[in-house]
Amino acid sequence: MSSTPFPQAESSVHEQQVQFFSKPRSAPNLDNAQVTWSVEAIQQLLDMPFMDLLWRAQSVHRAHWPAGDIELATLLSVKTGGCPENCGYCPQSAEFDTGVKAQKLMSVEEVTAAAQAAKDAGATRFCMGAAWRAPKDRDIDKVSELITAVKGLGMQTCATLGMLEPHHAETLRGAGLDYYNHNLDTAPEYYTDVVSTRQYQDRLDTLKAVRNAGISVCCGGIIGMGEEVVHRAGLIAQLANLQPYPESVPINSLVRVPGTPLADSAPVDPLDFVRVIAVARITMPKARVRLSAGRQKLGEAVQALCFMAGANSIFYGDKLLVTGNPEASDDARLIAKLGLTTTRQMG
Ligand code: SAM
Ligand code: DTB
Ligand code: SF4
Repeated sequence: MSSTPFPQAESSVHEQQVQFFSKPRSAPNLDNAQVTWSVEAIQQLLDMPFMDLLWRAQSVHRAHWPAGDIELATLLSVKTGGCPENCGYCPQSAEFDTGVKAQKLMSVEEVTAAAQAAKDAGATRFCMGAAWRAPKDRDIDKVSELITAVKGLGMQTCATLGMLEPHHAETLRGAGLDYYNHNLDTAPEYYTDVVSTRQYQDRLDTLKAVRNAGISVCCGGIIGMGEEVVHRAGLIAQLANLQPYPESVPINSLVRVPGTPLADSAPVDPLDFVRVIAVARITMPKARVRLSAGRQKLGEAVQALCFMAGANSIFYGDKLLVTGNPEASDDARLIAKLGLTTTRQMG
């Protein structure tokens, strides 16, 4: 039995889910699941009557996933601040005055302790983030030690370190890395409005290196950066048309951090955010769709709609990288209130 703060499921349906998720699982095989989505078709989905869209997304969800199962992934910023990139949303860029101080890479002991605490609190995946444009060889060696230590705790490992060379991806895989997070963030034609220190193609190249190394891909984007609906459709088309599409798709609502160029962006209509989750679910049926940054502003009812729309993962823990996240105890309460179950530790 789990010693996590989450209530144990009692009904036979829930027991079946627990058994299902107690078995060791390899990364989902998304081959043969591939169809090509046009931006127009995706925009039509985004524009559907809300209830019809939710119905369709929930139907796709139930055909591919146990209803009500939520994965808990905990984030840790292992190397904070001082980043040379100028991503307009990011509090960790050295170009913006956000009050985030640059720190050095955390030690194996510190990271292992944080991962153990996350595991004890019920998380199954541990994601380590670093504010780098691209790690150097020596960074890869040090992060490899972190990955091996976290893997040794029996958690799924994820890292997000910036652009990777193919040999870096190979080394990380050898160290036990299960997932690499590298977001496309928005549509190609809106990207230059958001960041100018790299190209969209750089992101695609890293995703290819990750895939070729046998690491599962975690790739999503941000809603609320001033983009039009067509750009949201363009982002989803990019993700859904990757061959194969990502195993994990984090959908972030922009956290508007004072000092960043996007701090004054208009807030996203919460129902439009739910629509994006629903369309991610419909176009990438077997992906873990993660309701990611921005949950503090969504409230319980909108989060419930996101789960209805097919989100089946959250970032869990009181902090994202440098900004806040709902308290773990509030999440535990919401999960219990909605009668959801959490993915059990695997392997
Ligand atoms: N430096 C690496 C990179 O950019 O790939 C890894 C860390 S970076 C902080 C990871 C992702 O966090 C970004 O791609 C972006 O999608 C997300 N992110 C950063 N700041 C955010 C914000 N203010 N609101 C929502 N998502 C954000
Ligand atoms: C992702 O898509 N969202 C996470 C994770 N991948 C690395 C990061 C969210 C960051 C939010 C702002 C911050 O705390 O830095
Ligand atoms: Fe650097 Fe990543 Fe932030 Fe961009 S999103 S400024 S690459 S830490």
